Amino acid sequence: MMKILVINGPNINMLGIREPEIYGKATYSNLVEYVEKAASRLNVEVAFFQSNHEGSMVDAIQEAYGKFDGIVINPAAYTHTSVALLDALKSVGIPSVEVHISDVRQREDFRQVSFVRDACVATIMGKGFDGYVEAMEVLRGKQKES
Ligand code: CA2
Repeated sequence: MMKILVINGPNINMLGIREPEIYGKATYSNLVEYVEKAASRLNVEVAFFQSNHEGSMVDAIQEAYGKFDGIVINPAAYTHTSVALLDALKSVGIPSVEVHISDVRQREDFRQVSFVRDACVATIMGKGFDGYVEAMEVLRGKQKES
């Protein structure tokens, strides 16, 4: 069975607590449940990692090497700042998909840049939690191709 690691960055653990107009009312544990259910439908094994710390996210990506066939990553604010996450994704070479809950294209200028995008096979944004499910479908499709 294909193994996918879902990585969420800073403040994603605060989902549902504030700014429901941007991110919805559901919480991080609702997200985990939602993605777990979809994964079992898709016949994919899924694991989750959330951290507010850039270096811990780099560690999680490195530790995925040899263990996971795909990464779904919402680097949150580090999307727009982190060369370290870009390099980590490149260093492991695991097919990765960038996900954003909100449509960052409709938001502030400082969110218009993504460093990690360069290391990802696709970017999905503005689809809420379904973006994570779509990302798993993309990765499953890629695995079938190879
Ligand atoms: O839309 C996304 O998924 C983002 O990656 C979410 C990040 C943001 O920095 C990115 O530009 C887009 C923010 C994560 C959650 O932030 C919260 C803010 C208020 C209340 C709860 C969570």
